[in-house]
Amino acid sequence: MSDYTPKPENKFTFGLWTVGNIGRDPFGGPVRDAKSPADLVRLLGEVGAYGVNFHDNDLIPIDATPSERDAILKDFKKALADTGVVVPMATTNLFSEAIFKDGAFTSNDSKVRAYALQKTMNAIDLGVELGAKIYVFWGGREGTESDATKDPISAIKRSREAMNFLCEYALDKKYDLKFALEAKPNEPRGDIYNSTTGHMLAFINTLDHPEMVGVNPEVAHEHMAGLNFVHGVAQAMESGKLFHIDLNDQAFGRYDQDFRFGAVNLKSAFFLVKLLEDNKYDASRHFDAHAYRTEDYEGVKDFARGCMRTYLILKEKAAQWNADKEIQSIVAEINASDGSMDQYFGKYSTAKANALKAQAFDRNAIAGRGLKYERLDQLTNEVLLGVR
Ligand code: GLT
Ligand code: MN
Ligand code: MN
Repeated sequence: MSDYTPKPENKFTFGLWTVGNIGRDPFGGPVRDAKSPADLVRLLGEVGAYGVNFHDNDLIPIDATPSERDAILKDFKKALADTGVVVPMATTNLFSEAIFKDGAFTSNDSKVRAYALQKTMNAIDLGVELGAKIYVFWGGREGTESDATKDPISAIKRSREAMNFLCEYALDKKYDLKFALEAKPNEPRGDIYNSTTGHMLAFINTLDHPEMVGVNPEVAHEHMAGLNFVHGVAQAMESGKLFHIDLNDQAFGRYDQDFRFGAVNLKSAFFLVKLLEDNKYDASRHFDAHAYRTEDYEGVKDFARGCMRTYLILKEKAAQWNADKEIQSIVAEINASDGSMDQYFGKYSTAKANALKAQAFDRNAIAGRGLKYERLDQLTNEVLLGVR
């Protein structure tokens, strides 16, 4: 029996808004009493989490007086010191207040856009003060219900201007901070701009400081769009842009469910963990999810422990898959090459192109080979089902 105790090197983190979720939904009010940020840190310490992340207003209510702010910060810092829980990431709430009803950085109203920048600069200062090295941008309200209401080209330009301004702000302040952009296709807006991780990756390349900006993909958000999350994360990793990740789960075609990691689709969770571990992903593994509305705070702890434990079990399964002789012999066979085509790959030359055009291929012979993918996938299922 393996040890599935979370360790600091696993970098398992939760947002204050995740374990602090009081179970409100569009059809009903809270089912759990709110806990203070300091108490939530203690809960995270108890279950063995490494870090806690927050939106500015998860920690400091928007209308807090300076003395209330000082008292909250003092308690929060004490809870961090007592538990050893750290703050790797922070973000801004640019969606709850009515002023953001039509977006923040993409609003048609210049006063809203300016206020969003001001609020974000203040929130960055707060995050950095508490140790954050990653700053997440999730533009939940940056979208439309009707495209009569906002010019989509202006929206992209406004988003770019805001990101460029805030990169310069962090540089000006000499903060050791990187930005991670989080996509979502819809909810709370009818449609949200830069709706997938792929859109975000393309957008980042148009910024003044692309080296400071990466992505924060979330399982649920790509699944809402019907996409293969593992492929999106792989693309981000391959381009050096996976700065952070939001782990949770979600049935395809549903509203944003934010379920416990692995709660719905264990097989895609397995390939995700395998991808992260095989490629030595080293940033936070953030569980952006919340407990079912049926739970009390003991259930919230069950939820948090479950996220981490499932990750560690899948990590062990990935190592087992990598060490399985039959699986590896199929992997080796399907990737094998006799070297005869090597001459055509790599850098282009006219001579190479001409030689390749003259090469004869026996299409039927090549296509006639069975690929053993049925066997390979069944072996994967058997590793996951615990019978190998
Ligand atoms: C909100 C959203 C999440 C984002 C958070 C960061 S807030 O809960 O659903 O996916 O990561 O702003
Ligand atoms: Mn979500
Ligand atoms: Mn998220």
